[in-house]
Amino acid sequence: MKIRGWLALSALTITIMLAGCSRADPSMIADSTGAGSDTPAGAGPATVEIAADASGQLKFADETLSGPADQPITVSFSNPAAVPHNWVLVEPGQEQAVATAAQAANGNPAGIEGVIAGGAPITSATEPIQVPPTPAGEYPYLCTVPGHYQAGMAGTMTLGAAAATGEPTDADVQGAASAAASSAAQGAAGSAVAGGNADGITVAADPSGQLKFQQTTLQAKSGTDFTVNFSNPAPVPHNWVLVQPGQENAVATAAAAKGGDPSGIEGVIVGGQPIANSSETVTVPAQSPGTYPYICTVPGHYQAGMKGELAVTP
Ligand SMILES: [Cu+2]
Repeated sequence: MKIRGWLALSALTITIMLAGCSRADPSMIADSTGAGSDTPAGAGPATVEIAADASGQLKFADETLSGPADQPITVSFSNPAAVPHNWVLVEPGQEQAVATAAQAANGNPAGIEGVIAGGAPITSATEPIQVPPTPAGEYPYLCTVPGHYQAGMAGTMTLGAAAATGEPTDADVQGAASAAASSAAQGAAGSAVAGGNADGITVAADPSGQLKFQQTTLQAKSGTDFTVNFSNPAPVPHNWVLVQPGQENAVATAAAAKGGDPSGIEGVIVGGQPIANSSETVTVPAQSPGTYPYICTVPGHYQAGMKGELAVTP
């Protein structure tokens, strides 16, 4: 955190110094044909702010950005959530190809064709992304963490538009507030009860890629093995992991360190690897009566609310 903060500060310092130079250098002012008049006097370096949804939903707080053409831009990307995200600017039309290629690299966009600028996924942090001088046009940006682009985590950055200041707008603030409000509303809702049946319990991840299970309560009988059919119709990877009461936070933390793999983690009763666009059947060994939490152990998903409870009755 300290190093990141220092880097951000020094990058800011450097951009301020560069801006100072350009104002002092008549040749550079002469170079900025026309476009310069769009920049308010004394606006300084082109810095644009963008944030991921604060509640961990798979979207950016802003789906449009603007900046100057043919100039370096610092995009300050912050992800306040525990779900990993990044910000990647790509050549027009390349978003699908970049998302697919990055998926194979666990979300890292480095070295992928079609990427203009972008960083590795981060959580609960802010980092500056340096966008090189790029011709005027509309450029897509996306999060390349597996499944996030497919779930709608994307936007458009217009370069060369008239207004291109980096100041956070009222719209930014309102966007963050309404995202928080909608996630609170979701928390209050969501308690679809699935019929408990020891011959086969069904649980599914949200089909639109949101970080939640369709069923947040399940029921089973004690004293006998039973199967759970977990399906994930979305491209965002998820799993279904049953844990000992009170262990959900510890399990989520331990699994996050292994990229979501719940195998061998203390407190896990049963659970599979994350899957996407598929389903699997998990056999649960006989349990004593009680209430057992289940969670998705993909990094950040439990923290975003992807959890439920299995009631085991006598
Ligand atoms: Cu998940």
